[in-house]
Amino acid sequence: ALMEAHLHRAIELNELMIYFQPQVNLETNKIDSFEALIRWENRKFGMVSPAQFIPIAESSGLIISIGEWVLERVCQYQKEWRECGFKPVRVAVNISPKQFKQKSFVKRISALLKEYAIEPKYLELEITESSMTDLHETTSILKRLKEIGVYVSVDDFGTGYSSLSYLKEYPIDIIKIDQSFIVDIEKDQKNKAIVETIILLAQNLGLEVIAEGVEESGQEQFLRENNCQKVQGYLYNRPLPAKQIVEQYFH
Ligand code: G
Ligand code: G
Ligand code: MN
Ligand code: NA
Repeated sequence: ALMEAHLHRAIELNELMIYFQPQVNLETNKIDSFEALIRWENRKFGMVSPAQFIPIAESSGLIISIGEWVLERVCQYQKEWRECGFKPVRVAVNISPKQFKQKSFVKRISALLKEYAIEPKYLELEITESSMTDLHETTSILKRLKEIGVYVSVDDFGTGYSSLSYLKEYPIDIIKIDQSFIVDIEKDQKNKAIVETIILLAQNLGLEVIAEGVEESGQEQFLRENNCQKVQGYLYNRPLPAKQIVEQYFH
């Protein structure tokens, strides 16, 4: 409850920040997108992990204004970078289920893209299986997002309770293989089998696939051998503040 009270004021006190974690294309060995990850630095609590405060934001409803802040801030960065003459890059933003199901969500996305003059292909929305509970509602939202032209990815793929049939019903673009499958991939035969199969599934469905939480070169080797398109993880970079992203990637 105390943390929730502080979280209430985090936006106005300017305590929220966005970090960016590069995503590496294994075909080109280049970075062609980033994931935006929120950070909260509070006077009392110091750096609070999103794993800790996102659930509080979710249950208190604060996630709506925080999620809105993240989207707008990402669009501002995109505009700033463009005005500096940097090559445009796709940025993936985590969208919580409550935010995704907000009546105004799709309209808000298109308004933001207009306001900051961002081409839709440079915005990706990461949703989890828990956002896709109602077939009709989800189909309608995803179809409208598709019309706008933003990318949609399924985050933490394989960890939810959804059936695979949603891959058939929903217009999604990208599968993000959850890091729990990657962790011990060199030793664990089951994880090996699961990851190989997810990659093939994505390929056969014409979806992009990215592995999360890649920390060791042996994991990368395995993913390369199995034609995983993209990787993200500490092996390449931790999530970095915007200033460092600019120094390291745009210069
Ligand atoms: O950055 P880190 O790996 O510590 O993130 C922990 C969790 O917080 C992850 O599940 C991640 O998806 C989530 N998260 C990070 N940033 C955001 C955000 O901007 N919005 C939402 N809804 N979740 C986020
Ligand atoms: O749920 P989601 O996939 O959005 O969460 C991403 C989280 O994973 C972020 O909190 C990010 O900081 C973290 N992360 C990114 N790369 C690695 C990694 O290589 N290892 C571990 N353990 N965590 C990672
Ligand atoms: Mn994510
Ligand atoms: Na994940």
